[in-house]
Amino acid sequence: MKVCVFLLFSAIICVNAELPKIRFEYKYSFKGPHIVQKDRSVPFWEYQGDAIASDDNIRITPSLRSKKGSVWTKSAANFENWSVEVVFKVTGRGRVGADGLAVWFTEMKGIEGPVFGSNDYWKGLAVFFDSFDNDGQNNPSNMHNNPYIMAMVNDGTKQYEHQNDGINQQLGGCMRDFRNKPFPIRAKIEYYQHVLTVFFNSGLTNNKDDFELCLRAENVILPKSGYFGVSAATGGLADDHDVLAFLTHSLVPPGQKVESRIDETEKAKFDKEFDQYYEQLEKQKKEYQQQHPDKQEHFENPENAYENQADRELRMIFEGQNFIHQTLKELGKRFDELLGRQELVLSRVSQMSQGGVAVPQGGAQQGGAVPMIDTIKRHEVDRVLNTQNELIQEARQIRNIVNDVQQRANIIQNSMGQGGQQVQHGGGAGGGVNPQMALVMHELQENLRLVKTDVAHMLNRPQGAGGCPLPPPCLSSSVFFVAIAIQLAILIGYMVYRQNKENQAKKFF
Ligand SMILES: [Ca+2]
Ligand SMILES: [Ca+2]
Repeated sequence: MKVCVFLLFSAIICVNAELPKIRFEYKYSFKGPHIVQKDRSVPFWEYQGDAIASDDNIRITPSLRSKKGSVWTKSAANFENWSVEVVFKVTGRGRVGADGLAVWFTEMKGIEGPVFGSNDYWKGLAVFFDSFDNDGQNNPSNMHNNPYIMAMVNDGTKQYEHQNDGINQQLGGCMRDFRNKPFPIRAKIEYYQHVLTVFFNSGLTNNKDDFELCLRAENVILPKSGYFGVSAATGGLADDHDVLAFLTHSLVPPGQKVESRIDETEKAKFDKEFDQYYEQLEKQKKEYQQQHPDKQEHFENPENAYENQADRELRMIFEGQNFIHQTLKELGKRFDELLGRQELVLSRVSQMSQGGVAVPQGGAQQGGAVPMIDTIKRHEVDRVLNTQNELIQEARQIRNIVNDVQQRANIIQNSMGQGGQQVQHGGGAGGGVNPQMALVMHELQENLRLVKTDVAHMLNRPQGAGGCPLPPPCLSSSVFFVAIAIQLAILIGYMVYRQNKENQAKKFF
């Protein structure tokens, strides 16, 4: 058991110990955005042929027939073990594309040639992404075997066999479709301690780490120093070959010292530049001191210009407290506002409850007949009372007029009675007229009596009954009585006139 645990631990230690030190090599990498500078150049890289560099990618070939392009590092990488991740897209309108793309690590920088846009007889490694199936027709099984990914190492003596897609020259490979994928293709090529591994991300998902192993080859001997490059070519069919990123890492095996690869001449140049800038800074500092003598103490003791840790903490605490204080103040203000509003509402509610009782009390004092409803307003009550007073006034006037008419009628009746007696005493011949007159007078009296009873009935009606105004008459009562009085006067005048005439006529007989 103890032996097992010991072996397990030693295995873990061994695994941990085997991990190389990884360092990003910016001079052998590019990545968007801002791949190109203003002068269309790519820092640390050079592109040629039909390649076009833009901010987001380098288009090694456009999708036009018979194009060739490539991009290469300016300087040779001198680290033995490395890992590169190439992010690219191969897109075209056809169901079949051509020719393909190659990633290179060669002793010499490539030049334009027949092998995916670069030269043949190279020294070093090539990884081909071969779109077009050149040997598909001649295949014994008549099976298409492209698009295909393969690695080939050349010592400068071999010619790439295009006609059979280099199927017999490969270190290894895998058949994968890398054209027209929703996300960029990723290929991770690792060369570590003479073992070559190619991983492939098919670009079907957005997961950048979704790699699968395509090939692994041992005992691979590559140049100790070389140039990284990407090339591509189109033929009768054409695809866009766009490289979005080329990320290089150097791998240093554990135990091996990381070599200082700083160029001595470059170091001397930077040192000189630093000295120049430092001198300039000191000069400007002195000038500033001369111009601002009031800030002398800051220059004498630069520590004064900075706050120490304790001061900073204290200041932060103070600021925090200040903020809390302000917030509390604001809250207090809000509370006061709320209280004020609450008091206002309470006072209004109490006023309303008092006002609701006062209205019926006032109504009871003033009339007693006004309905004690809150909805009746003061001016409405006044109006009803005024109307009632006017009605009473008018009724009194009518009573006076009727009394007057009655008095006059009595006077006329009396005078008529006296006249009748005189006629009877005078001749006793007017007996034919007197019964008629008496009938008319009786009718008149009868009518008058009816009118009188009506008026009396009207006057005796309870004054405040209901308090509602009477319905408006078609003819006003005063006009009616005046008309009756005039009629009566005319009738009586006519009768007196007729009697006088009859009396005069009797005198002639
Ligand atoms: Ca091919
Ligand atoms: Ca093939």
